[in-house]
Amino acid sequence: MSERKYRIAVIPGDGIGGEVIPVGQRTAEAVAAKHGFAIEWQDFDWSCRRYAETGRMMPEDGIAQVKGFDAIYLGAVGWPGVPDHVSLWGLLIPLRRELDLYANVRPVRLLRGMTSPLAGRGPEDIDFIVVRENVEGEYSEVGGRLYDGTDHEMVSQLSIFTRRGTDRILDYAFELAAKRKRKHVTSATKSNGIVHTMPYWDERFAAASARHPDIATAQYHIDILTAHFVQHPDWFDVVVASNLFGDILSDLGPAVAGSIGIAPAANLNPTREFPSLFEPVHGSAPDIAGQDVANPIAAVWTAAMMLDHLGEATAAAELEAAIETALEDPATRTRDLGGTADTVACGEAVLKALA
Ligand code: GGG
Repeated sequence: MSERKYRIAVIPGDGIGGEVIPVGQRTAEAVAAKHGFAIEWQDFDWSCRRYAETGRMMPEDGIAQVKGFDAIYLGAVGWPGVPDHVSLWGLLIPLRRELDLYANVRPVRLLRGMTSPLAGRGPEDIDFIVVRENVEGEYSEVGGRLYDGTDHEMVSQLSIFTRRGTDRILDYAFELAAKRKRKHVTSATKSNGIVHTMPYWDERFAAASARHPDIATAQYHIDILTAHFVQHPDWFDVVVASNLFGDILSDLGPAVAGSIGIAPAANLNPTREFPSLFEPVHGSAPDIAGQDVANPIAAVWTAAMMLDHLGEATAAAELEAAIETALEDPATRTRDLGGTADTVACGEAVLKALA
């Protein structure tokens, strides 16, 4: 009998979440068996379907229900018929906020066997991590509508940048860079156009840099930074960004490395007071849901990040290596990577590589 057992809350969510998460679970179980630990999963049906039936994405005491788990493994949120802001603010955002998952860590790497859509780019050129502030910034409910339906109609939306929230995400990025070879942090800003929050972000970035003198830095406005992601992905090591900018950069990064279908994310509570949440970067993809064509690699890589966070670094590394071995064979790639494999077949290839 294995001594180590992890209890994971599983929220497949909507659309392709229900197709890729089981693949991630199977691969995590396979590597767990090899490394002598066990995983106990508990399913939660929190989703847009549940919203349609009950008027809530999750029960009122949902956060309390998952607080005692070792981690949360989530698929995707959103489905036509439920406004996107309703589904997001009914599930993912309360989880991020109430579990204080303030660091959203999104690695971007050109995996072995993959080619970047950018001609001439090799694995050595694309290996960086987007660190996204995850609980404040532009994702704020402060604001509202006035004079609704009249010709004076007005809408406002406030961005919130607290000193504590800004400093802790910047420090997280610098501390992460300190563990990496290149020891470099890039800040995403827009302090020429956004005159209060972004100059403040720059100020706090300079202060964080002074606290971490061994880490080299760069800073770009978000518009030119997106161009540099495409033309010079080799410039980046750790990229730290506000909630919205980080969300955009962490879709663009994986596209440069092949496909958003491979992109993993860890929503971390670095103090470990609460369980952290692991989710692929991609959404529910209603256009391909139910067809068994979704790429499960993001869910598998996400599971590897979860195992690493749980202290199973060797198993996590083995799972990541199995992903790369599987992807080296064009026959196991899903259609977003130019292949013809279906979701299950791609997962089977990872399992075979693990065997
Ligand atoms: N994989 C989780 C998911 O469904 N993400 C889709 C999405 O739009 N998320 C918004 C966000 O991360 O802020």
